[in-house]
Amino acid sequence: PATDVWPKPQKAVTQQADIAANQLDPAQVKDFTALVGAFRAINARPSGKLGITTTVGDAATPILAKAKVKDTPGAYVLKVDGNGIQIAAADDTGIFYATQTLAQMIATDGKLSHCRVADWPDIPFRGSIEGFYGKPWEHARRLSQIEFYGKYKMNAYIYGPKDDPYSGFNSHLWREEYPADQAKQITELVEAAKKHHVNFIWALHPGSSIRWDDKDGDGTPDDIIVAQKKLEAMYDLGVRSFAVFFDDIGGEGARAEMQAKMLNQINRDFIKKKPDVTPLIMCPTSYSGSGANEYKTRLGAQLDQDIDIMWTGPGICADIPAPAVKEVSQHWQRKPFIWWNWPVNDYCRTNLLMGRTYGLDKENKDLLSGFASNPMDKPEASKLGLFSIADWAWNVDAFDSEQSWRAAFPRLFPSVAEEMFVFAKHNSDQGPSFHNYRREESVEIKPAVDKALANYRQNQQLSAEDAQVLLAEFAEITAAADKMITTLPQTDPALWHEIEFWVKSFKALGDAGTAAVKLASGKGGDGNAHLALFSVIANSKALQQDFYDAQKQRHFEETFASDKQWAKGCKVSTLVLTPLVDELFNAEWAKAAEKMGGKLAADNAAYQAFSNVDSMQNLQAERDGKYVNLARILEVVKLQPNDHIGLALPEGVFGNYIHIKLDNAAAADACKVEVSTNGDNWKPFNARKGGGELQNPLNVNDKIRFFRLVNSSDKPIEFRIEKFKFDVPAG
Ligand code: LTM
Repeated sequence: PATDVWPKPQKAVTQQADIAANQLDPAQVKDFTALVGAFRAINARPSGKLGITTTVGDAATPILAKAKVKDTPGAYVLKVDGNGIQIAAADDTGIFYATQTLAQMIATDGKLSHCRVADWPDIPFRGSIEGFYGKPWEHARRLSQIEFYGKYKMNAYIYGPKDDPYSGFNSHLWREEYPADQAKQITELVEAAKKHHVNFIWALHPGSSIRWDDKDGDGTPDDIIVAQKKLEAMYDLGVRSFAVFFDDIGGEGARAEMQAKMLNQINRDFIKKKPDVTPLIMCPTSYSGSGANEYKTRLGAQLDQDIDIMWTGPGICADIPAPAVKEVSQHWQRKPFIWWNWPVNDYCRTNLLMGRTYGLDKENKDLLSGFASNPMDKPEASKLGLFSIADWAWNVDAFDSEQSWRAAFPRLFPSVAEEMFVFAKHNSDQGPSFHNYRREESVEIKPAVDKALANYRQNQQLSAEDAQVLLAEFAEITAAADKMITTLPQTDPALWHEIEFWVKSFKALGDAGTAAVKLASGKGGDGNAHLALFSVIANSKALQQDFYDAQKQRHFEETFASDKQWAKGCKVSTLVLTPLVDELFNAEWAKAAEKMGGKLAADNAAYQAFSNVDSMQNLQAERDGKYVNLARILEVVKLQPNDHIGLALPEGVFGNYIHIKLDNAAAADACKVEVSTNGDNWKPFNARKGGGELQNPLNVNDKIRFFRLVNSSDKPIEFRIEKFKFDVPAG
């Protein structure tokens, strides 16, 4: 029925009667032509008239006037009754959306009920921004995304992968045209986007290497001319929507007044000169936070009013509360275009973000010029979050986060809908990170886990009642993972390739959890049976480590050189269930060891990262074999004079090498490195400097457990960190 269409229509009334009780093949309604053909065959009336009528655009035509189609791009009214199907729409996209609605109505129950749907989008531009760090999406996956956007009424795909050298973020190549094979792919994407009524928005990211010199003295910085030429070349490939990004850069490219000059010129000489190009979008350098600063005020005042400005929210990765939107709108002097950093996981790549979509204020309904979600490097898995983003942005008032999330599973993963839901509900939190943006996870079972653990901590044993609940949960996990392992490689190989090791690790968690609960509830039997449970857990943990390594290896093989040092493995259920299993296992193991008169070796190695800077109180450190790394910070870091960032090793572990690499040699020269045995008393470290690097060996006998990079100059410095690590002896 019309009431079971996603995104939720604005107004839908379904009546009981069915039209022609037709047996339409859902494949036939995939596109409009097929749909018309199908209805012509099934629903032809003696008069020979078509059972489907469409009217577009001209509000004076009686059907549009009567239907009261909303005067908004993409709006439509769809009527199904004994006379057939009537569609009235504000534009071609409206007709396309009406057919998507029809296709879903037919596909969900195989019948077509009499109905009246009046529908339109709340947010003018809705979709995704491929704007993450790491391996860009593959061509076939992008095509699949574009089709998916059309189906769920999203109309914007912003192409801005950080690691496409021809977009420019990491490279000078933004000045050059794409090589022929890549150019062909861009044209294919544009064509696919057109077919699915999606704006393909191509983003240039010249800021890290742009210069404002005007060598030829024509009054315009030479690079502005180069940028405009590149946009012209993209126009020739078919692109009709453009963005220019200046995020995550420092130095010369970051000047608000020069960015405004550049974009106003492009707006005047390129965007507005072409009749078929949509308004320009830009991502500023100060793209988060709602407070005023000089950059924001200047850009807001100087940038042409018809250029959209992107904004990530009160933080880089954050919810989008309406009061903050209102505040930033004042500085920008326009409605922001949201770049929502969810479900992107480039800063927490070990974790999958499969939870429900929340944190988008209903009050934002009329406050935004657009909304694009930055997804994971895993395009198929990201469809889950995008489904609900489509739903929210289309009909903000009707959005129900939980309902929308649950509706996605049978539609996106029909062969494993229930199992995928089990997987998703336990794999949604990012874990601690520099951004400290967190999502709920394992919500339904969490109260039971908390209660069970409280009882366990008090009685050293799980109660039978608590154990029963937890055993059922872990059994569900094992069964869900089993089904996904046997099904997904056949039914959805692209998704399987993305999540394979997480699913396998999830199964290992299910097995470990079952064994841990049996042990902790005294159901483990005696002697060998008891021991066998320990070995199940140990094996599961070893397997999880194998899958972690396998994922890391896969990432390593599939990605490019500059990303390898940051490549990550996979972790599952890190918020509730993995900590539960760890606690039960460690406590039971300690009990067993004590019985045998031994003591459990403490392995709670605490590798830590620290800083005196307020915005960097959530830095993370991670051990990777003989390295202890600062977890990657993707953004530009700022240190005022005497500010520092450092790493700390746990007791008994001593560094034998320090190595830092910054992207900015001048910033590195402005710094000193200090070391300490206790974190209180610091002494200078004689670091060899060159090309942004600071490094040298340490003598382990000096028992150095701490180092810090200090801005020893009298000026603020800005840089991106490419390497920041201690080497420690293996083992
Ligand atoms: O958010 C913006 C504007 N830029 C970058 C993104 O490319 C990146 O994916 C996210 C999340 O790590 N953070 C950024 O700063």
